[in-house]
Amino acid sequence: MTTEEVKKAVKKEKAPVRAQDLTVDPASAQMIERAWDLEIETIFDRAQSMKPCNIGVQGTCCKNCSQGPCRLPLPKGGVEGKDTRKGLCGATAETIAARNFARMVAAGAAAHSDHGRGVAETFLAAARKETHDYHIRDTKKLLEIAPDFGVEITVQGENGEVLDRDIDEIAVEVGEAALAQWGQQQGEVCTAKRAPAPRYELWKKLGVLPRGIDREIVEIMHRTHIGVDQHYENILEQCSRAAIGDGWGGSMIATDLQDVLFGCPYPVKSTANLGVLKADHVNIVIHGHEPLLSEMIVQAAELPEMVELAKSKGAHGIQLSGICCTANELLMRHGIPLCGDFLQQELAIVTGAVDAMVVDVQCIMENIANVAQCFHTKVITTNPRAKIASGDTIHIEFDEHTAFEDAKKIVRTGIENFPNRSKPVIIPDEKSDLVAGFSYEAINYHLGGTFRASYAPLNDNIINGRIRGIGGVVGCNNARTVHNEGHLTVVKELIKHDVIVLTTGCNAIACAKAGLLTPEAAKVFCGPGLAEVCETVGIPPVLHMGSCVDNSRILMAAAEVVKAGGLGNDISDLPAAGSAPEWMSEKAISIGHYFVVSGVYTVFGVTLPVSGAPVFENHLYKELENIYGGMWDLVVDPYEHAQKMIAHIDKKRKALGIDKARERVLFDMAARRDLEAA
Ligand code: BF8
Repeated sequence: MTTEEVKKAVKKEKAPVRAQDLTVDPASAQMIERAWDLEIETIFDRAQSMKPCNIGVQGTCCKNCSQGPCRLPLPKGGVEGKDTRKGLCGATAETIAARNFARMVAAGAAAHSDHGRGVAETFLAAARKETHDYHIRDTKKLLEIAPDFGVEITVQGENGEVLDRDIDEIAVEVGEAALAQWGQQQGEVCTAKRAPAPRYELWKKLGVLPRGIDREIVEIMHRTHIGVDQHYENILEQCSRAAIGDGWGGSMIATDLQDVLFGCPYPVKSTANLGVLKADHVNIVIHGHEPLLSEMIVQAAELPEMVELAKSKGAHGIQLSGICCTANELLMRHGIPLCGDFLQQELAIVTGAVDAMVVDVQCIMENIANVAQCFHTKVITTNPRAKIASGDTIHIEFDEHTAFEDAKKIVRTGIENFPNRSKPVIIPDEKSDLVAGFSYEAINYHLGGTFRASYAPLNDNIINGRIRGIGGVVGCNNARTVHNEGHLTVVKELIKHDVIVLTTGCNAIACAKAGLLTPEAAKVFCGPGLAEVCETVGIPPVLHMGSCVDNSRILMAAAEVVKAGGLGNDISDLPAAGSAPEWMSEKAISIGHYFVVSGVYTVFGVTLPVSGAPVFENHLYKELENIYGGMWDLVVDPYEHAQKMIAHIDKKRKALGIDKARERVLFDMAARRDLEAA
């Protein structure tokens, strides 16, 4: 289909598509309409005009050598008798699907881990005082994490007394030990020991403890080369090593070191959606993932000289906002507003108000460069790993040694572009209030206070049944499904049934836009038990824990819940379930797998590329439960998706013997309501 044909189709002449059929977010619908009026093509149009490959979605297309691609679709009605499908080399559908799945885990783990490596390098530069732009800020967290890296925080004095060690020395040693986790060849990634003891022992017994973060990713690429690993179970075992190396390694270390460099998040208020853009301000939208860049831009934009420069160009000030996980990072630590999620990156530019969109790595669509060409927006790439050939982008390279100067150059470029606005500015009205910043440390503090900080009150409320269980709902947007519909249906259904939700990534942004990240949401959307707890403690029913790298915070929260007692000995005992209703990225597959092998029942929406390989699919959806206590599932309908999570939570409550407590409490609550009504 040519571009002209696509435009015609989406202009409703051929395809009866309405913007509100593509998204449940009114601000996004308004901008999709505007893009149509201006004949600007976005991902929403391409999702209509280009359908996915029927064999690729089944996971059974192998292009790992030049004799293929070998395409092994599942016959209609399934395989009758023996499955004789084979690629040229003899690879079965199971081998092919497992290889493809493994390569997604490798790419996802690599993205998180490369992010983490960059943070570790900057951390070390800051600790060694080789850069003046970054500093060791959160010494409390540094001292907490140091022992996990084998770094002593005290030393014995001459007379046997215990003395505090020098913070700078500790920081250097932590930085060195952390960075070493990537290239380590033997032993195990040291932070894996943070898992509850039975989980760690299980991994040890199964031989899936990651030896080094990079090593396990490289080994996936080796094993999935033609003619190497040809057993789907063995391939998946390697996925487990790499995924644990991501969740309990690369991602977790990234979160740790970012917190020490930039501060551990604590609750903060802000706003979300395209309505955070300001017509009379210079709008700089920061998009991507790494806080190394965005933290510097925040500081640069606050400089009086920058504000003055903006005023001299006719603006009232500088409005920073974020897209994707950079948005989450800036929100968590500074309360910078969320401009939008993955599917809103083009739409932000369509407002005509964005003077600069500054990008680093991951989830940046190449097409923003084309959309920007229809406006005055400058797309600025900053990372040597991520340049854009389309459109007319500019590259201002960001280096940790000259970070602040680079950030100033970037901000100045945005300001100087303000007078060049070429089309009328139309900013949707929608913006919602929110509270974010729930690191696992903040939850600890919120529940127990300074003197008895603990997860025990959460456990008590789970045991007495006010809270039914915990749902971790995370992940992307996917243009193959209605934008934000899956996220919001799943989350609302969970909290309605008293399941508290921990969220990250683009799910968190969807929830923010829908007003679910406010304490007030509890009264409107929650079941009586969860509403009561939220009201008493003063927290929202959906706790924003950060970016996708910060899914490690959810792992740590789960480990803390186990430690607080009364809910079993391992994560797999908890009344908890994971979900990614609108996933699309390879990172989501790595995340999903590290949740599964950590013992969590994990449900994905939209699709999973394993349907063409029923034996491998069965291994993921059923057999893994016997090995890890957690397993994958695919449930496309978001309502059913939530119901399956709730059923799993109830199954775990029953196994713990706390199912009766919930029945009693619900009866009490209902009785109380009846009394009030009488
Ligand atoms: O890391 S949720 S679309 S932004 S991949 Fe990307 Fe998915 Fe959003 Fe963040 Ni995560």
